[in-house]
Amino acid sequence: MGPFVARGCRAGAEMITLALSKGRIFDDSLPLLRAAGIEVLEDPETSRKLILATTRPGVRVVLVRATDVPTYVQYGGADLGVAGHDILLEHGGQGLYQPLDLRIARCRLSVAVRADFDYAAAVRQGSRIRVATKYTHCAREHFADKGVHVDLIKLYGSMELAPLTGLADAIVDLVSTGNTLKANHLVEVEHIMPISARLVVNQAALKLKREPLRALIDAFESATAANNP
Ligand code: PRT
Ligand code: MG
Repeated sequence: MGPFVARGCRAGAEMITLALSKGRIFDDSLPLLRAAGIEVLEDPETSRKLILATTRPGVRVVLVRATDVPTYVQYGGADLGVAGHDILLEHGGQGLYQPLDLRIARCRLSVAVRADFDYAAAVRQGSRIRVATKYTHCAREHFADKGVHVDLIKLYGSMELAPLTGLADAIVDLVSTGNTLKANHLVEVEHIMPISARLVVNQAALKLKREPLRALIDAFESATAANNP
């Protein structure tokens, strides 16, 4: 397959398209954008627009589902984007240049079980464990590394419900405060890895729109450094 670069009839040669998802990625990206001198001209929570202009000429934001950010950037629907490391690991990262850990939207990927399930004993005894998760790729790798036998059940949301209903013994999910687990009588039994959001860039765009993209990446880098002294 050849290189994919953002086209779009309204996008001129130097138009840069940044893909963000609504919610915490958008909210946590705003201060970085602001530090880079970019204000988004519309609030995604009140506007129904999916393409948002910014105060920086030639830079626009497109709003996509968090799981779709790598796909948009990979195929050139956007030149760059902000995506959780969890999403990138599941996507595979093909065609994406990942220059920067933005250190925003931080959390961890963990294994959790019902408080009355003895995970350590199940592992010790070599039992087959049923694990529900949206992160099948990361989960498969984690349990294979540990030599634990698992049956993975793919879910798209509300993983916390799976152990409560008997659908699964364990879940692999993101945890930040731990409040969701606690509210559902689940306990974290293993940290798989820390997670944060990354800047991802279309590799072909990086060649064809080198100057403006480099300037943006540098601005993100300085803003991230300033945020994390
Ligand atoms: O929500 P939607 O289905 O639209 O999409 P999404 O879940 O893919 O997007 P979003 O916006 O919820 O998450 C985007 C990114 O934020 C993720 O890919 C992560 O990289 C990052 N992130 C950081 C988190 C969390 N923290 C987080 N706590 N994503 C999800 N959660 C969820 C978690 O899945 C669990 O349900 O929050 C709950 C736990 O939170 P605590 O604080 O109760 O522990
Ligand atoms: Mg979510």
